[in-house]
This record gives sequence, C-alpha cells and structure tokens, in this order.
Amino acid sequence: MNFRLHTASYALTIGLLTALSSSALLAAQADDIQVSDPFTREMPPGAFATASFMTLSNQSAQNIKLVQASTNVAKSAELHTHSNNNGVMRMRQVSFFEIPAKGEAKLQPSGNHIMLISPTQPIQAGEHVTVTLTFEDGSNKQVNMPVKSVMKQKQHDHKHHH
Ligand SMILES: [Cu+2]
Repeated sequence: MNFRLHTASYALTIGLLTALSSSALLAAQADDIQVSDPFTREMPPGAFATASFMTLSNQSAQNIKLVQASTNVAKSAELHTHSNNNGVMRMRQVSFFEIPAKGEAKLQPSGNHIMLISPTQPIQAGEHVTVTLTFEDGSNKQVNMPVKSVMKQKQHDHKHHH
C-alpha cells in the first residue's frame, strides 16, 4: 500500500458518506408517499367542478402534509373536507391534508377530496386526468387517474356549496 492509494480510498469513503447523508437529508416527501386507487368523478353536464379521490400511504416515520394540488384539466384545484351539519353535508376548503407516519389518508366521496374547479375541458368517463400533488417540502407527485362515472353521487352533489 502506498500513500497515494490510502488517500484515494479515504477520499472515496468520505465521498460515499457525504452522498448518503445528503440524500437522506434531501429525501423528498413525494418519494415517501404512495398513491393507490386514484380516480376523478365524471363531471355532469353544466357542472363547474368535480372531485378527485385516492388513498395516500406514507412510508416514512414522519407525518407528511399535502398542501396543494393542481390539474391539467381545470383552472384550479382545492383541498376540501366535508362536514355533516344536522344531516346537511357541507364542504369547506382546508390548507392541508395530513398523512400520518406509516399510515394513510383516504380521499373519498363524502370525505376529504381534491376539488377540480372551472374545468378547461369536458371530464368524461373513460378519459384520464393528471393531478399534481405538492407536499410541505415543495416536492411534487403527478398522479394519472381514470375518470369514472358515479351517478349515485349526483344527489349529493346538489348540496355542494362553492
Ligand atoms: Cu369539494
């Protein structure tokens, strides 16, 4: 072993440690979130908004907040929750959905959902739309999802307020 080789292996070790620690520090929240069963509800004729649903699973040991959403098929997207006031379902905008560490958050009809507002094109069953999720650290996740017809939801939609 000569001195030069020692120096090289030392530098390599330091380099590996640096790479490992910086990748751990820079791990994006979007990479810790897995999305399953995403879908967007078909928009009835004349409607000005529809909603997207999915299950978000957090693989990490930290709670992660979903703070924003956007889509390629509507002017804006908002995070909404539902509350039941004496039998009347009402929606309101919230600033985040929290996905618990090693847990999941379900976005589902009559619960939390992503509201797609002012669609820029018809959103019909059989099509696909993309919803981009933004997490607290600024990292993004694009979710491609089918549009499904959910006629049973129609009655419920009439009680939505925007
Ligand atoms: Cu809504």
